[in-house]
Amino acid sequence: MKIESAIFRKGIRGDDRILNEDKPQIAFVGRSNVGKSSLLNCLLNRKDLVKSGKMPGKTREINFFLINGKYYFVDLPGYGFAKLPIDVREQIAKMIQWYFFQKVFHRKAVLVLDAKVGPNAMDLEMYRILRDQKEEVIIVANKIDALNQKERNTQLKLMAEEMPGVEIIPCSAKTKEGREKILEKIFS
Ligand SMILES: Nc1nc2c(ncn2[C@@H]2O[C@H](COP(=O)(O)OP(=O)(O)O)[C@@H](O)[C@H]2O)c(=O)[nH]1
Ligand SMILES: [Mg+2]
Repeated sequence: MKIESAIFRKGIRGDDRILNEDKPQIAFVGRSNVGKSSLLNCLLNRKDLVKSGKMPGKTREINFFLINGKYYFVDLPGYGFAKLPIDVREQIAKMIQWYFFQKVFHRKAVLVLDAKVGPNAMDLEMYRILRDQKEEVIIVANKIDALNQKERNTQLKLMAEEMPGVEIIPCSAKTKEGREKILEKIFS
């Protein structure tokens, strides 16, 4: 499917009517600084619809973007930003869990990993939560451009071992590698 339009709708911090709308939600979740916002812009072919880079850990809202008038792309706050006070980190973790606890019309989760680092304990925990909640999950390994061919092979193999039986799509918000494949998964 082609991206025809992408509009910022709203940022929420708790219950909101937008959650009850009859539109599928595609929720992007991952560690702070992993490139969630950049990847969203890449998928949407937009330069900076979704604010990225500036202050990691600053987005503490769940941001809804209306795509083609039919879907919501949801940018969740990033977890695990070490420079934030522990109570703020806990608050963010709670907000993410709260969101996935909400029953919505339809939802897919895109779990964004860092290809250079692979899944850490928090990523694996996030994946466990999503699986327990029976969410449909698409796993992507972003920043693959930062690896050379040899590192890339090693990392992909390691990640496959750490998350057996699940497809991990290598991608880059920078080079747009993986973009088509991710969109295909999202809209299939
Ligand atoms: N090399 C590389 N850098 C990236 C990529 N995606 C994001 N970044 C950089 O990683 C930093 C964090 O990106 P951002 O989208 O704000 O991450 P977020 O906190 O997960 O939303 C920024 O400096 C981006 O330019 C990528 O695919 N490749
Ligand atoms: Mg962001």
